[in-house]
Amino acid sequence: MIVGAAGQDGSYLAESLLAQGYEVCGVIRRNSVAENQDSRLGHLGPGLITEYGDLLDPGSLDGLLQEYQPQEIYNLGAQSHVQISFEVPTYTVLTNGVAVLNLLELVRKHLPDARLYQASSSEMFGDSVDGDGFQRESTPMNPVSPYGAAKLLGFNAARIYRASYGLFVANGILFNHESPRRGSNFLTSKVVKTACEIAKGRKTGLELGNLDSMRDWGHSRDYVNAMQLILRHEVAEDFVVSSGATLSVREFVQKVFRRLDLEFDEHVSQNPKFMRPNELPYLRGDSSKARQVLGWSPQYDIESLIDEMVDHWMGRV
Ligand code: G4F
Repeated sequence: MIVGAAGQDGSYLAESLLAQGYEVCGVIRRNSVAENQDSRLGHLGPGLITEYGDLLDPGSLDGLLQEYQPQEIYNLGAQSHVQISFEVPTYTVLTNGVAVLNLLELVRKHLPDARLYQASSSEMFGDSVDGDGFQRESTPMNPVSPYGAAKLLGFNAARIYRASYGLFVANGILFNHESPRRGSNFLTSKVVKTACEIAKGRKTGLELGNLDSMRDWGHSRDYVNAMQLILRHEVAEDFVVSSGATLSVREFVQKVFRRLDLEFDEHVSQNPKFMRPNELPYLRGDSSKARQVLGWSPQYDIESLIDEMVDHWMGRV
């Protein structure tokens, strides 16, 4: 069962599990635009069972858990946009934090032998970095956004239920991960989509917020593979999943613009609208544990990620 199946990661995960012969139930939220409901899932056909459910409606999940009795549950549902978490902090904490507790309670009561993957985030580290410039499983967590604080509640709830009740609950602490299926209000998709529009003469400018923050970007396809390894590992543990490389927003934009023969200075400007009240300045993950213990390694690097996103958006705009 994938809670949040209609998202970027949910769709790649469903695709991968179906290809391995799993029976997959994808839990999706009601969307007012019917066409957006399962736009990332349509290509999967009838093999994927979809059901309406909502993390804020524990009764809906209760019914689905009892009906399907899943052996593996991936909780990928969230209010996933950090800047928007400053606009809707209560909703974010309820969805990303309190709802995880509700889900854990349901699993404890009805499916204590099931395995649960909790989508935790590098945003939980906030402004905390180890002396060598990396964040890893042992790095203290000091979130700087409502999103990060809410995810930290979900992360801690998972650890508490694991220790207190012996549930198999594992956290993946995933650093930024992107793809052609990334929503276009996240940095990478916004940049690639707009750059393609500029290259085709449909737009002239790209307005961004902070250009100096540093991120560790990987590909969603690689990261959903890590989720499965985490869930199938013999012991429930927490793992950082990251590329290990970091670059600034400015450097990311420059790479995309170079790929399309565009001049950064001609088109890029800053708009305070896209600045956050507080910014996480630097992320660089050390995923040695996942690589050594799980044998995980990413197939994509930043260049192949950008190539795939540019090819996708050039075909779309
Ligand atoms: O793409 P972003 O919005 O991702 P952010 O905030 O790092 O969060 C993503 O990664 C987290 C893991 O670390 C996830 F947990 C979370 O769910 C999400 O997937 O922004 C990336 C960077 C930020 O520093 C932001 O301030 O780009 C900067 N930025 C600059 N201009 C912008 C913009 N971000 C967005 N979305 N839009 C801009 O115009």
